[in-house]
Amino acid sequence: MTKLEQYTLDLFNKPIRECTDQELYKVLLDLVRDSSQDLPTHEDKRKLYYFSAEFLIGKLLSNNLLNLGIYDEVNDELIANGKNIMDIEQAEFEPSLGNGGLGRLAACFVDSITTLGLNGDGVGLNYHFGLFKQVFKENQQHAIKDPWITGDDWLIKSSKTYDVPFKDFTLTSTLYDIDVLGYNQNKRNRLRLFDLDSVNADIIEDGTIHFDKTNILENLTLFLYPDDSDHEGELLRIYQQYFMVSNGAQLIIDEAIEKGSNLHDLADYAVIQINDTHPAFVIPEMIRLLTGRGIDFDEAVEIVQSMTAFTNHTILAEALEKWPINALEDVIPEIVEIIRQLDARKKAEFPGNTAVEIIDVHGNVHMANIAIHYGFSVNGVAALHSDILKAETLKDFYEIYPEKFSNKTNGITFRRWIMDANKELADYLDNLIGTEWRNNENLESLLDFQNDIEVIEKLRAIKFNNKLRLKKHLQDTMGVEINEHSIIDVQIKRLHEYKRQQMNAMYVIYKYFDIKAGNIPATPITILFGGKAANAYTIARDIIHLILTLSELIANDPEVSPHLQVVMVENYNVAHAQYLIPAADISEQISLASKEASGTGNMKFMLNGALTLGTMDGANVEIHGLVGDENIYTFGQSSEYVINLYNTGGYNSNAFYQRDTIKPIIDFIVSDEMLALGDSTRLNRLYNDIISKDWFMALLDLEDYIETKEKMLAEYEDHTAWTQKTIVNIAKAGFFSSDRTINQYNEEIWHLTPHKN
Ligand code: KOT
Repeated sequence: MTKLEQYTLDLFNKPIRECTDQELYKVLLDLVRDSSQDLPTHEDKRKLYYFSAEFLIGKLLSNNLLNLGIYDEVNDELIANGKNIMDIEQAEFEPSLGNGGLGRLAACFVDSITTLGLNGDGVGLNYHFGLFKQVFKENQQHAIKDPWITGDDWLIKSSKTYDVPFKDFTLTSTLYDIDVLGYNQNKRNRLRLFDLDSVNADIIEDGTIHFDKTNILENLTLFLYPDDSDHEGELLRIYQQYFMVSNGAQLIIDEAIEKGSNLHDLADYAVIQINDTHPAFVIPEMIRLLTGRGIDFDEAVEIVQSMTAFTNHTILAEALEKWPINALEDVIPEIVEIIRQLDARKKAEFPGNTAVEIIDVHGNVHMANIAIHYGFSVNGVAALHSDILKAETLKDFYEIYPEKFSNKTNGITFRRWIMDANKELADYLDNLIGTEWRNNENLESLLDFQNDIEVIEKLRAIKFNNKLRLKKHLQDTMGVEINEHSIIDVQIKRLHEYKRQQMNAMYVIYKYFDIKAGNIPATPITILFGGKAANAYTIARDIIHLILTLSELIANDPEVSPHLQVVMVENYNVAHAQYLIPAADISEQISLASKEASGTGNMKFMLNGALTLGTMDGANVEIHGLVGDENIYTFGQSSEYVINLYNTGGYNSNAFYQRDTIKPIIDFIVSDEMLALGDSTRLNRLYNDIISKDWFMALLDLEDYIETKEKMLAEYEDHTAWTQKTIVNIAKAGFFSSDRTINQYNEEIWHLTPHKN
């Protein structure tokens, strides 16, 4: 009897073919959990702790099967019994424990850390509801709760618990672990997610995401990053961050002592990487814990300094965390005391240098400044981003500590983003160039086949199959029918003005006019959007409304709809991404230059054979460098130009609006046709914002964007030349494996000894 048959029988007392997908999900969950528990954890002295408020891990079933090396075997057996893993995975709830890029990066990183045989855990929080679930009603976004903890999930309750002291009470934590498997690895790591037993998910009324933010005992880990635009939300966020790092720091000390540390040598046992500033309280907290264990303050500062490294993920001023010191006093007064001492030292060391002070004249505590002064490493996440940090955002720090700064260009795990998401392509690559690419070698040898007609035809066929797969997926999940023969253009990412979904919507209007004028595209075009807007971010929600209204208007227009379709995918998440990316021809990476730190979707699309339509921003710059001008479509003003425009205040959106090429497009937003379908308040607000502010300069690049996209569509018609470009993109994507990224973090920052299998 096979293992699968045995498990099925034990659990449900019937053969595989008589089980429902739901039942088989439970069977596989048990089977995989038992197999992963059989793998030992590392016992090395030195260990990495990757602290992150977000781990956007997505569904784990097929990824874990893949990493265990039993995917094909299990799936073959299921197929022989009339079942398959893809259907079964529908029964798994997606843990949406992240907002977007930063959280997904953390998930790719823990996969690579384990795959490279490094001893490292992720440390975070066990949110009971992840990011909200997005539903569309009347062409608007509504946010409802998204539960994922069902009992049939990957959480394993640990016996570890810690006390976390707040001003008015002490909370006792519960720790849940999720095993992190590496690809073909015989050791596992863990995600350590801290929680509170008193959290009460029932206080959330059906559907809503509103709750009493002051009831900390019941809601501390209830939601991922609740809205912090009001004072209560701010306090809750401080509670969350401190709870996370205090638990994590106590765990580190525990594990080090167990391995023989005397705490004076703690830095030999542990290195902490903090994923942006959300975990930056770990610095004062670790100092508090060490001094509480008899180490003097100066030495504690030195120890913590030598074991903490900081990654910055954004230059957007509004995202740089700062907390009013009064708010901190209300929650963690002991930590404030330590922060004051840390600040006083640096004020004495750098008198008058207000750009580097921790506590500013308004009484705000700058979290990044704590991490830079009192950590040993600062890195950006793409070459351009790291350069901008040094030259602009963190210039004053770079002058003081040039040796701390480095770049670590982001990466993505190939396990999820090609082996799992695009099995047909992965298997075909195996046949063509051998399987070494799966271990980060030799993907470039695909270039040898650039002129091979058979290979070109096969890659086109795979792309078509992925379009069919997407079509079925959208049919099943949204009831929307797309044309599998169309060119598929995709923009999927959080809704934000700097990412410029509004500019893509302006292109839609341009194309709508063009088709109305009788210019029929050679190939029908499907433009897909996906992304959530923070519920308090009004303009972002207005942009969603614009897209959904345009989508309806075009679908209702028989003159246009056979040639152009616009779909906004509801509740965009990791699962949707795994269908959308392999089917895409055009990858929209159109942020205002200098604003997107890196982007990681851009890498996923490239690996799956889509061509980038992008600005010279974030990692797009590196994609351009790798594939060359011929194999990417870049447009728009440079980051230098944009930074200069901001510095001089020289951008005037209204001057652009007045151009004959632009005015009709923008005016259409508030045309009678649009107002007949859409909400006048939302559309007018957006229109006024664009013509008078346009803070992220969509109009600056609009003409170039339209022209470049038109060129791209025209060149798509030469299918051979197009596919040859996609070959170059796939072949050059090896650089963006997160295994490469993590190897760099390890060699240059963490210095752990990799385990060989
Ligand atoms: C959010 C709040 C504060 C600070 C940073 C963020 C943040 C940055 N959230 N996501 N990011 C993205 O991180 C990705 C991974 O590095 C980048 O690829 C992307 O450009 C960032 O926007």
